[in-house]
Amino acid sequence: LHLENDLRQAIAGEQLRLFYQLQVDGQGRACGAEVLLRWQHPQRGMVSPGEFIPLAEASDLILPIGLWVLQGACQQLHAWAQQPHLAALSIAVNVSAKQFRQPDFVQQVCQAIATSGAPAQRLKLELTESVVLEEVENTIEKMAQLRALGVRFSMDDFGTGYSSLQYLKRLPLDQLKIEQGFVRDITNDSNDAAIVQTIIAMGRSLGLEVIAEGVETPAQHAFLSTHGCDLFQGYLFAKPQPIDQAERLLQAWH
Ligand code: G
Ligand code: G
Ligand code: MN
Ligand code: NA
Repeated sequence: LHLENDLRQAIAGEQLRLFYQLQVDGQGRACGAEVLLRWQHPQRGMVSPGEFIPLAEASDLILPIGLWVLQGACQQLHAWAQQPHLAALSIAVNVSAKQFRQPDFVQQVCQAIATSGAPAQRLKLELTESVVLEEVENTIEKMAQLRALGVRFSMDDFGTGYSSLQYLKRLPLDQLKIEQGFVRDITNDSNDAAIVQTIIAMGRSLGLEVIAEGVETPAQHAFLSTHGCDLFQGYLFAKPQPIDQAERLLQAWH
């Protein structure tokens, strides 16, 4: 409860930060970044979203926080659109179930785009399987409305829930993101290797881009690359970092 009160103050007191983690393509070029929330707590130091996102979700604080992240990402996209070396990059934003389920979610995204002047095609929303599978019809409707504006969708942590192929086929997705737990052991666990190969093959056959997260070693990268994974994200390339450092990297990896 202490932390929950602190979190309310964090929102008001501007203690939340947006970090950016590079995403690279098969040629080793930066194609965008995932925005990851950080909490600069005055006493505790940097608090991980793993700790405070669940709390924020339980208390509805995820709504103002999620909106703030979305607006920040859109402002960043608008700023990048003015710079030749950054204009083609996309930003991926994590969307929590509660946020997505808001009746005015589509309107919130539209407004964030319109207010900032962000190019909608550069905005990618990351949904999880649990978000997508509860109320599938409503999910598809919302995704379709946003896609009509150019917004793209990634299925985050793919493989941890259980999306049936039937739903996967119907959802207007652009990308599958392989959960880092599968990536971790691909070079020494034959089951994980098989799962990852299957996800990549399935994504490709459905016409979806496939990105792997948690890529930490050249061996993991090589395995993924060999099996047709399109994009990569992980400590091998860059940690999540503040915007200035992220921008320098994004330009350097151009
Ligand atoms: O950055 P890190 O690996 O510590 O993130 C931990 C978890 O917090 C991840 O599951 C990530 O999806 C989630 N997370 C990070 N930023 C956001 C955000 O802006 N919104 C939501 N809903 N989740 C986030
Ligand atoms: O759930 P989501 O995929 O949104 O969260 C990604 C989380 O993974 C973030 O908290 C991020 O800090 C973390 N992360 C990013 N790259 C790596 C990596 O290479 N290894 C590990 N262990 N974690 C990573
Ligand atoms: Mn994510
Ligand atoms: Na993920």
